[in-house]
Amino acid sequence: MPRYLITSALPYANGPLHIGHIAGAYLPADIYTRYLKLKGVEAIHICGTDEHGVAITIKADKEGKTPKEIVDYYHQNIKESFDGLKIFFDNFSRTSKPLHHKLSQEFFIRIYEKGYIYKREIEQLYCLNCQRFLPDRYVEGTCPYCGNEKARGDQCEQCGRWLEPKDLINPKCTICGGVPVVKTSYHYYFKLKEFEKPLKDWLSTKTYWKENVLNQALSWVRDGLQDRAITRDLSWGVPVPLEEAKGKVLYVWFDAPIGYISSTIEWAEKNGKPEEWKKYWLDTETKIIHFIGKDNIIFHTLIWPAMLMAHGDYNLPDNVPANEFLNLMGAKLSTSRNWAIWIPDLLKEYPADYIRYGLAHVIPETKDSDFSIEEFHTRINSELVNNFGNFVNRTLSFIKNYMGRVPKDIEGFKDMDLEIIKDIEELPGKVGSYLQNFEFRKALKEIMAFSQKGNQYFDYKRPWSTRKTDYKETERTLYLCASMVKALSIVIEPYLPDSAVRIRKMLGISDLSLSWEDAGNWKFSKEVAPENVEILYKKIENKPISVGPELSTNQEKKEEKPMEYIKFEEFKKLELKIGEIISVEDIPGADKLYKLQVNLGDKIVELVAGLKTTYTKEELIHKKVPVLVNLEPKKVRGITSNGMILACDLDGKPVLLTPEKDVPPGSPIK
Ligand code: B3M
Ligand code: ZN
Repeated sequence: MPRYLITSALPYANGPLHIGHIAGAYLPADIYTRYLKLKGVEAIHICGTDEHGVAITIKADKEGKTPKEIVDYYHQNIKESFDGLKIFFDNFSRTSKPLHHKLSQEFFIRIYEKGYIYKREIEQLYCLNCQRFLPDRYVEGTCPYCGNEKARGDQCEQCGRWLEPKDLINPKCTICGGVPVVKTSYHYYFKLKEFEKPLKDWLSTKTYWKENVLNQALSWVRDGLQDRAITRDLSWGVPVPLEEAKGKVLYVWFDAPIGYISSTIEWAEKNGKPEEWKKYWLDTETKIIHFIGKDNIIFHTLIWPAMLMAHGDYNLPDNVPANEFLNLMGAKLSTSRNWAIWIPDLLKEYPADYIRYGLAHVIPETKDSDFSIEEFHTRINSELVNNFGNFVNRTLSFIKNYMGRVPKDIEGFKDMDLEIIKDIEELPGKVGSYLQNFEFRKALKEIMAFSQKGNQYFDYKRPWSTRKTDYKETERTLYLCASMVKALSIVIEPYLPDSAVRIRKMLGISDLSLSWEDAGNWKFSKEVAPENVEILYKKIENKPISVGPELSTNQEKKEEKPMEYIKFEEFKKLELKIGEIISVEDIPGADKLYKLQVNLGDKIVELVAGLKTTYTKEELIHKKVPVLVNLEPKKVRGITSNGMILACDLDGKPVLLTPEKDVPPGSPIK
């Protein structure tokens, strides 16, 4: 039996986790590792936060914080989400740790000395306005390959290609929107091109990979690989370990995957066995499995393996079971468009196992999948509560109430009993072979079908009535039901670890460390008596799940106020009209206010509006905007304001609303 090192993509410490992250990498990796451990395989799950790169510095700029403050905050935030979801890592590290910096620098030096890194003068994009070079996400433009207009300087999210900022058509600085100029600088390049042939040969042995992953990797190699800059002009990151390269840092995608190794080393040290990591990275008996989302395929199937080949000591990945994307109710998850469900929010509402169950069903294994709130509720209520929980509870309650313990010395199994025995015996093998193959959804369906079968068996055997007529028959039925419950508690463990423990406790199995194969053994070898049988799952109300903006480090989410309703009669009292702004003047001494003349169709009114922080006078002239006309006149800075312009509030700044078609001033708003 080989040994396994399982890794999950190191999440950037620049924001909280959302459901897409969990379904795309961490949950499948956790299920897989838990399964292997139950099988008795030597396996560890390694991860940590990715704390370098412009994903972090941009966030820090945006929030007026230092990169260190950002990564400290989100490392903790992300870790709490994983803990809350019971996603277990044998080690969860950080790439800002000294151990990681040192290892990354050694890695760099090693391949530099082997001649795989060279220095080259290059033309780079520079923003005159911001007075800085624009690496990676500091620049956006059109992808030369697929035409995506929002491609970033290092990668196009649409086609997944690795780009150089200079490849972009119509590049723009993402900070100020300005058009960058070209300036010369120098950088260190990794000779990726030299690995074209070795990568091709290596990939040709990976016939067992997921089709989408293998095909993507192969098609990129076929297109031809180019040497790439692996350093950046930034002050945040792992310093390039060369005297001559002061002020430069390693590109985040160079150091991040090395984080898999440094986190394993840290794990070994923490366990007091500092040499133990070598079994995983140096002994070729170990299989390394990288769980990632599809946007990281290129880095894990080409660049990282090429880096490892260049280095020469470490094992290459055995498999990269990348997932596709999870959508939310039909639309792509997007942080900038506030379209996401954040794990900290979900954890406030539901137990970990509910969330894990809902997400396990939509792991985007072979194609993009969709999470719908309604489907989540239905799944919990009709599958987890009505099927699985119901079978466990009715079995255990029956035994506890009428029998006291699982009956002993049972014989005389017949008809459907025999079918059930066969089902139990086959269960761990069937579920296991799906899991081994990364088919997490099929494995879960198999488990749920088994529990459904348990319910059918219970109904068919009618123990509540045979109890009075044929007690032996009742004993046979409940013996097998108990055996099914035990089997379920084992095979469900990778998916619902809390439930697994609860069920076994309720069943009265004191030895909680059953192995995977025990699920197929339908006989009880010891006396078993259910205790403290409690309802496993409760129905959940069909209430909305908050979908929304990412929490920033600065603001705690506002407590939701109960809705204050108004009557339609009250609403009707508001007189709203479209007005055209026809004159704009400053008000002496007021830096946020303008004095406006607004044409309301039948009259022109004067009003004071706080639009100066967002709009110039020129921008306001001839704008058509909604006006609340019958607001009591009020004196502001000595001027009588006759009405109020309605605008959208974006972080305290007004953004105007304009009619979507041209309408005359004075048009009523109803
Ligand atoms: N932090 C990208 C991401 O979170 C990156 C993964 C690193 S894995 C070595 O999508
Ligand atoms: Zn593209």
